[in-house]
Amino acid sequence: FLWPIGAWTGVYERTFIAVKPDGVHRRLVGEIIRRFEKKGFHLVGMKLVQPSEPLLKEHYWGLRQKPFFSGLIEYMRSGPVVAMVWQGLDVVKMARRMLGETDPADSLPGTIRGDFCMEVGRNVIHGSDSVKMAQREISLWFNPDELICWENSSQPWRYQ
Ligand code: IDP
Repeated sequence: FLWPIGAWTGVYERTFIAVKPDGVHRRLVGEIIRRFEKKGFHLVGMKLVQPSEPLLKEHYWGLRQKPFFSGLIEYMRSGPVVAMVWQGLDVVKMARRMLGETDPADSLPGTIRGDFCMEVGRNVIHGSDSVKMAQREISLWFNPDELICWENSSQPWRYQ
């Protein structure tokens, strides 16, 4: 079943979240999933991947001119990444709030980066920064058949 792009709105909005290699090595995967589950978001895709260099260069295409680009690609290639797709109302914006700022030093306690890391080059998690980027990143990291459309019986208890 191919989810039409136009249907990714409202409670069906989706975002791409990745626990970066430092997050995996530091055993933060369960804690991060727990936060998204407890918030009420709906998991539609998840896999452990060793991302290739071409995939990462495509993913971070917008940062290719930055001085930290090659270090960023090396860091992301170094260990497994947990790639996920989460669905829910305003999930792109809400996930960015849950992550905190790009630099953990600017991230408030209570956010993932505020609670679990210290440096911008080791900030444990990625989250799409717009609905458009989410669509691009999800199609880059996942095949359509890896995204599962399933009914969640708690929906009436999460949405009015
Ligand atoms: P975001 O991940 O919060 O969307 P971006 O500006 O898109 O932030 O940067 C992507 C990733 O690049 C960051 O999450 C971080 O891992 C890395 N990065 C950003 N700025 C720096 C830097 O100044 N030094 C090292 N790595 C950086």
